[in-house]
Amino acid sequence: MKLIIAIVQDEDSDNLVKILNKNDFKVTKISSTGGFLKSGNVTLLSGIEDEEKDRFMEILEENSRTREVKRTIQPINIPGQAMIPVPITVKVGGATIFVIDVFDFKKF
Ligand code: 2BA
Repeated sequence: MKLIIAIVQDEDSDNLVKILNKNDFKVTKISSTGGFLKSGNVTLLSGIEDEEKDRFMEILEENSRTREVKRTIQPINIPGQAMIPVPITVKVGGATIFVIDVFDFKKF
């Protein structure tokens, strides 16, 4: 058995959960925040059988879009220099996925 931890964009998450459920995958959706952009994303947790991994990955790949996000970031405070916010554009996603071998699984 595997535990999939997938960090996806908020905009893709409802559709992803719907499609995963339709394909008989059980999913837990957790609201999370990216450390770099400090904006909301979604972490999906799913316990799956080993042989289901490829299908799961396919669904994530087909339904997670890469997007360009514009933000202004505060530069590091250097004494004597003005703190002018810097505009940046970063590519986010589609999905960041960790696959973990499950040692034990119980449901009561
Ligand atoms: P954030 O940390 O908010 O990162 C958003 C995007 O900003 C990243 O997209 C990446 O393109 C860029 N980025 C992140 N750190 C950077 C840095 N130090 N310098 C320049 N650009 C940087 P993704 O790579 O697609 O990541 C999307 C979200 O997935 C991340 O949001 C984070 O929440 C999560 N994530 C990505 N890699 C991870 C990892 N190795 N471990 C844990 N979480 C991860």
